[in-house]
Amino acid sequence: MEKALVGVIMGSTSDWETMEQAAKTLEELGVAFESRVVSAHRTPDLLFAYASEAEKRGIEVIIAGAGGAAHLPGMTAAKTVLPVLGVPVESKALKGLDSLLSIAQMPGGIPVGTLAIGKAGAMNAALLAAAIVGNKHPEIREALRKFRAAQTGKVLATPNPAVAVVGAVVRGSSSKASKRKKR
Ligand code: RP5
Repeated sequence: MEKALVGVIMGSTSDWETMEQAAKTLEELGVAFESRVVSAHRTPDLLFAYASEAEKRGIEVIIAGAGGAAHLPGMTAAKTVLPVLGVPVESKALKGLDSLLSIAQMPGGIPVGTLAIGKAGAMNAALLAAAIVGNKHPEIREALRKFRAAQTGKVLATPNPAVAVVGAVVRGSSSKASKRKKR
């Protein structure tokens, strides 16, 4: 098995629905990664061990997702000099604002690169991780270039939003509009 370059960790299995987006994106780019549940609060010793051993195991970037009192990214960053990218998972109580602030508001000296709340943040964490490891691994830099080109191509291929939206929605809204016109 290929050695993981990116470590994807999260505070709970309940974070997987969000963090899966990071895993899928890394897979698509052909970046070797591992995923683990490592909780800052429920398994603090495991967190210390993971963060302090990651570099010598060959991990180059850590993506850490957590929700609520989201201490995992910050505490991971405190125990390694590897780049740590934090993904604020959307919490039920505060819609992820708590997660975002817990991850972003680090004291000077221990940085965490904080992404957007939720799945977009998880996907972007993977893309950013690929950009970082791409400095050293040219095949990953090229995969990222292709990903961007394909994404641009998809947008340019459907310039008319009415054609891009699935039938029912378009028909529903246009029939309402025509009713309004008749009145
Ligand atoms: C955090 O608490 C986790 O990252 C998760 O987002 C949140 C809730 O965890 P569970 O109670 O669902 O395990 O530590």
